[in-house]
Amino acid sequence: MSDGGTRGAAIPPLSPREAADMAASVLARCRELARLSEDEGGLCRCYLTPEHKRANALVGRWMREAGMRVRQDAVGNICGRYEGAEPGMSAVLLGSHLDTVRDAGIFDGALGVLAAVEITARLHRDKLRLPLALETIGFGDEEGVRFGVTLTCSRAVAGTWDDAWLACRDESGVPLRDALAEFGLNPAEARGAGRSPAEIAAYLELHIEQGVLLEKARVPLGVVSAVNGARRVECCFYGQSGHAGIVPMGGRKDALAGAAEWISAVERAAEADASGCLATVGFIQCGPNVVNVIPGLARMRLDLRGPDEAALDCLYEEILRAGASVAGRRALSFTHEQFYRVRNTPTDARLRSVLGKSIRRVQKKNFVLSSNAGHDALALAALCPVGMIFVRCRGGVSHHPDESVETADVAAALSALMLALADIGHGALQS
Ligand code: HGY
Ligand code: MN
Ligand code: MN
Repeated sequence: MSDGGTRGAAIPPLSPREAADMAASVLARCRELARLSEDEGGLCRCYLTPEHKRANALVGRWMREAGMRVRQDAVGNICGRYEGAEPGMSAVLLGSHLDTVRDAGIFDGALGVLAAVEITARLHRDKLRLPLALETIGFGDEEGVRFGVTLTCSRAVAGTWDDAWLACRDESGVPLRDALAEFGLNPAEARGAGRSPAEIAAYLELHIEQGVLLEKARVPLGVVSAVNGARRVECCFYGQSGHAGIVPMGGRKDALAGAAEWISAVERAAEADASGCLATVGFIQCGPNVVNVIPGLARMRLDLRGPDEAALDCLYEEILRAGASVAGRRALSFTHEQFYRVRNTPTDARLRSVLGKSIRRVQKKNFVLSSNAGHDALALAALCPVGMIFVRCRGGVSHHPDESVETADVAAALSALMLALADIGHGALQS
């Protein structure tokens, strides 16, 4: 490279002081980014909203300051590229998501994006160049809060975008197609966000654990062995709305009362499962949702997770049977449509080995764990080898304002990531 950058330099490990300073900078930026929220009282940043646009502008500025060339891709991801020793080299892609759930914590997603920017800024400061490019991406929609479909933006990058998603509507009835156009993007070109396997050598994601295993093991970092399978199902009970003051209790077809009975059955079925499956009904809409009208409609979204596909199948079938049984007893009708399914996805063995080695160098021992939470790495596994590092988070709390990480743990993660990149830069994935 003409900037006098060192060709394929040996990347020195971070000193404890450097790692601590970089971690403090990452955490300060997580707090700054968290101010870009559609809710006064808490953090909520959804896909293709004005807050998403402002977050892309802010993170894009930080990427440019870190020596990256910055672009927004066809689905609204913010992407930065730091060239390697030669222009146009295949890249290691670092990143995570910039969208959040409602009333979110400030580290879920943002930590991985801003850690990647900090690592790149460190290389840029000393004009160090790896023998491969380094790209950072802030995915616009991992959670799927606004349109219901999860991992849309990372699946676009992985080349598995589905144009059917363009018809998905948000709670105001705005289709994804219109939201892309409103954001300044062309819905017909969404597939253009796809990258080729030749361009991307690996994807590495740093993320909070969102569980308590690292805390229990008293270690700051862990290597993710697999991201467990997940399904999302839209389930509805249809009854008969009517006057709350007139229709006798015995003659009602109350969809919401049926849903309440069914949700308890879902909870009991998952509690009885011994394989570690989890079932949640976190989304419900009631129609017409008026205090003096018997609900004729209850529309819900069921979230199922677990490490074992066969056990998930059994639990899913039992839950659907429970829905039909409640509907039969209450003269309701029950419908269900699975709109998302991802199977248990292992991370890449070589990346697990590289990350494990760097974690051992940082915390003297490795720790391997699987993830019930979904991550963009699930989608990127269709494009390239993927690896994940988890950072301990206090009490495992996430998807909640009390989400919290220690600066020292983030410093450990940055040190481990830098060591892993140095190894990858020197052929660790070629062996
Ligand atoms: O739902 C999940 O596991 C992730 O936070 N999207
Ligand atoms: Mn999340
Ligand atoms: Mn996340």
